[in-house]
Amino acid sequence: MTHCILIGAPIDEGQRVPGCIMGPPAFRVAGLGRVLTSLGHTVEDRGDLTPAAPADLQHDNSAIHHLPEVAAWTQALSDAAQDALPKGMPIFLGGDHSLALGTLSGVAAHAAAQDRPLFVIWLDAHSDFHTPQTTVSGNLHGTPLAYAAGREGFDPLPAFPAPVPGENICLFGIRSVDPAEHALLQGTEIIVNDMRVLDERGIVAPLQEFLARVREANGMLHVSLDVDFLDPAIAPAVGTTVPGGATFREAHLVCEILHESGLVTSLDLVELNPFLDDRGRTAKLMVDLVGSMMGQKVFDRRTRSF
Ligand code: HAR
Ligand code: MN
Ligand code: MN
Ligand code: MN
Repeated sequence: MTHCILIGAPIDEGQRVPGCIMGPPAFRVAGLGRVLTSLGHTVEDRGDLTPAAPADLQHDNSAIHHLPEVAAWTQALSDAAQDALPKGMPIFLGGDHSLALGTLSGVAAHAAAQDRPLFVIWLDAHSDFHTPQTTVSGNLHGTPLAYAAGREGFDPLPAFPAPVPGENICLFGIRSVDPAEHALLQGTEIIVNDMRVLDERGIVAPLQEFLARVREANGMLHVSLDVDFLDPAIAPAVGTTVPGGATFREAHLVCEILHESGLVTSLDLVELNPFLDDRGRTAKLMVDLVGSMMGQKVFDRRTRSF
């Protein structure tokens, strides 16, 4: 039984397609709380966060937009993560992926205070490994993983607390990486399970390998689930679709394995753009996937009961 703490973060300033601001209510309407309760968990919905007024921040890269707003969200989310973690498992309802600048910094600060290593699994089409200096789009949702890995160039954001070692980060499902991200990733120990790897090896072995390392280290595990990890045919409600994503069955299996590991300590649900959805099907699929990650199954292998 897990105490699930829902934290809404309607941030859409990390990219340019309007609609992610509608993410948190869409997750609620699609029944996230009900699904968790039906699985026997307790649910505390803390509503949506309101960041402080943005400060006047500048960056040399003129492509960057909404840096002051994203910085304010980063602080609010970091505080919210640190407040929630001692009490339960925070589930962050985005909002675009720039929210992970804040959730990861809060989770990392908490893990460091507990003297536990932090591991991160990034379920995404993209590596999100730009720095504010390298981004061409200027969209800060393409940067959170580089921030968490301690790359330079993020000022005026605060220095990342306790950067996550590369070997504790697992990219899973990626199939869109910009040249500058590629160059930056080359110099790291980050585990890159791109779609080529998953096509060749399937999803189970690479995932279990990573989870075994988390278990061995008694680590905390942050899961960041970007809608575009999924194939656009089953999850159209995202501004940055990339063909060739995870299938319905692969995505559920990833979530079921994560559940069985018992290792997940925090979760981001990001990039849902309900304005682009088809009768709520992407929102419902995301909620179903959280169900699988939290224990939903058709057949219980242990008790052999339906
Ligand atoms: N790499 C591209 C950029 O920086 C696209 C980033 C898209 N990121 C997300 N989140 N949708 O994964 O603009
Ligand atoms: Mn906007
Ligand atoms: Mn992403
Ligand atoms: Mn993505």
